[in-house]
Amino acid sequence: MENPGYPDLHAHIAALEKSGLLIRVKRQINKDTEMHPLVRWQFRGGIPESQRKAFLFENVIDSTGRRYDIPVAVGILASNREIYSIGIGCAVDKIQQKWNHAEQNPLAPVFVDNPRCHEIVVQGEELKQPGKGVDGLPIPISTPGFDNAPYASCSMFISKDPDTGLQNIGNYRAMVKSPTRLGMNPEVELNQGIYDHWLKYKARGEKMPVALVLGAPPAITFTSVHKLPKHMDELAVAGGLVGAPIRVCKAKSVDLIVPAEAEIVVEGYIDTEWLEPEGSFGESHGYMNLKEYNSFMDVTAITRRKDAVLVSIISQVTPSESSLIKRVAYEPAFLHHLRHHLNISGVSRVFMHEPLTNLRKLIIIQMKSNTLEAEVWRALYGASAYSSSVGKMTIAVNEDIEPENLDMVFWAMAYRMRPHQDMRVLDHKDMGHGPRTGADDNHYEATDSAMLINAMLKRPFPPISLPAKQYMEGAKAIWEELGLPPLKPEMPWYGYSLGQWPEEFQVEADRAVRSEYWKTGEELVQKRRNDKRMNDPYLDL
Ligand SMILES: Cc1cc2nc3c(=O)[nH]c(=O)nc-3n(C[C@H](O)[C@H](O)[C@H](O)COP(=O)(O)O)c2cc1C
Ligand SMILES: [Mn+2]
Repeated sequence: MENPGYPDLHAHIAALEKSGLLIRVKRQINKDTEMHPLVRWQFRGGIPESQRKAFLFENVIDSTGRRYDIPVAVGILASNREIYSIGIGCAVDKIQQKWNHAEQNPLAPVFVDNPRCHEIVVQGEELKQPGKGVDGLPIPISTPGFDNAPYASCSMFISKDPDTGLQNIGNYRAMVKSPTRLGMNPEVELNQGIYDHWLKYKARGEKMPVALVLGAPPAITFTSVHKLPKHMDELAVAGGLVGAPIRVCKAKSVDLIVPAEAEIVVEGYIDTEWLEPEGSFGESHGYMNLKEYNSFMDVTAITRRKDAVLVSIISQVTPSESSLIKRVAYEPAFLHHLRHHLNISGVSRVFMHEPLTNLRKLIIIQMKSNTLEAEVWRALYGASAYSSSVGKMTIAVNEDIEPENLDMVFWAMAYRMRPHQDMRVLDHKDMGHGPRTGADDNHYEATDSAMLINAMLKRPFPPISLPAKQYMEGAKAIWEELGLPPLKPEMPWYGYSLGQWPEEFQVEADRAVRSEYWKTGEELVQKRRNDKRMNDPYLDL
C-alpha cells in the first residue's frame, strides 16, 4: 500500500512506541469493567501530565468472556501534550499557527481506489450474524457502574448538508444499542454541525445518511473535535494540517465521502422522526448525563481495515484526554480572537482552567500591566462573549500571576480587586455544558449568567515581601551545599517591585544589607514630626 503522505493511526502508534510513550497491555483486559478504570488512574493517581502514556490493549474480552480480534487503544491521541504533538506534527506552542495555516490553505481530499477502510465489508443481512455487526467491535464502557452501555468515544460522524452538499465531521459519542443500532447525541448548547443537518433532513421528511468513523489518521480526529467555522469542510482543513490532501473514497451504502485510512466505518441512517432514550453516560463536564431523548442510527454497513484498531478517548471528569485534546486548540483560538479579531494588544495569555471545571467555566486572561482599564474590560467582555458555552467566570490578572496556580489567582483577587468596582455580573449567558438538574434547566429556555472580575493592579503596589532575588539565589546555593531536600521554587519565591518603591527606601535597604543601618537610624532623628497620627505614611501616596 502506497504511503498516504501523512501518518495514519498505525504510523502514529508506531511513533508513540518509538518515543517510549506507548504501553502495550498483553494481559487479558475486560473492556466493560477494567479498561477505562485502569487508564483513569493516570488522571486521578497523582501522575504528572508529562508521565501519562498511551495504552494499547491487545487481549480484550467482555464480562461474558467473549474475545475480540480488534485491539483497543486508549489515550493515544492526547493523554499529554507530547502525545498530541506527535499526532499533529508540531510543538504545542505552534498549534495556533498550524490551525491558521490549515484554515487558510485547506486541501480538497483526493479519491483513491482500493481504500484500506474497505478491506473488510459487511452489509445488509450479514450484519445480523453473530460478531459481524456492532457486537464485533470491542467498544469499552467508559464509566463502569454508571454508564448504561458501551459508547464509542473516538466516533466521528460524517453528515452532509442536503442543501449545499458540504460535509461535516464532528466527534459525538455513539451508544451501542444493538448489533445494527447506535445512539447519537448532538449537544444543542455546543451548536453542533450535525444538528443543523439533522434539522434540515427532518424538515424534508427524510432520514439522514451518516458514516461513523471509528479511528482515523490523527489529523482527522483533531479537526473533528475542534470547533471550526460551519462553512469549513473538516477533511479539507485536516489536509491543510498535514500538508497533503486526505485520501478518501465513497462509502458503500450511503452517499458520503469517508477517509480511506479510517480504521472502521459504520454506515447508516439517523431517523429524523423518532427519538429514543440515550444515556446515562459520564459527561466531560464531570457529572453523569442522565438518560435523555436523542437520535438513533440504523446500520447499513460496517467496513474496516484488516488490521483495525478501535480507538477510545478517555473523557468524563477532567483533566482527561478529552479536555487536553480540546484545550491545546481552544486556548490559542481564544488568544487569537482577542488579539487579532478584537485587536486587544494587551492580552498576553488565555488560560482555561482544566481540573474538575472542564475548561469552559473558568477563564483567566493574563494582561500586560500598562493596559488601559477599558481594554481590560473589553478583553473580559470579549472572552465571555466569544462562545455561548464558555466563560462563566472570567478573570483578568497581571503577568506576574501564573494562571495555573490558583493560589496566585486568589491572591490577585484578594488584594488587587474590589468587588463593588471590579466585578460585573452579565445576564443572558447560555446554560453552557453542565448537568441538567430540573425541568426548568434546559438549553431551550433556561439561561445562566457570567461573572467578570478585573483582578489587575489598578495603581502601583509595594514590593512583594520576600528577600530580593539575589539573596534567595545565594541562600539556595547554601541549601544545596548543606544537602537539604531538593527545592522546587514556587512563584513568588523572591520579592519584586510593583511600582510603589521610592529611591529613598531602596537606599536604606541597600545600606541595611551592607550592615550599615546605624546610619539610617541617625538620619531618622532628623525626620521627627509632631503633626502626624500613628501609622501615617512617611511619603504622600
Ligand atoms: C471524546 C469526545 C466526545 C464528545 N462527544 C460529544 C457528543 O456526544 N456530542 C456532542 O455534541 N459533542 C461531543 N463532543 C464535542 C465535539 O466533538 C466538538 O464540539 C466538535 O466541535 C463538534 O464538531 P462540529 O463543530 O463540526 O459540530 C465530544 C468531544 C470529545 C473530545
Ligand atoms: Mn464542523
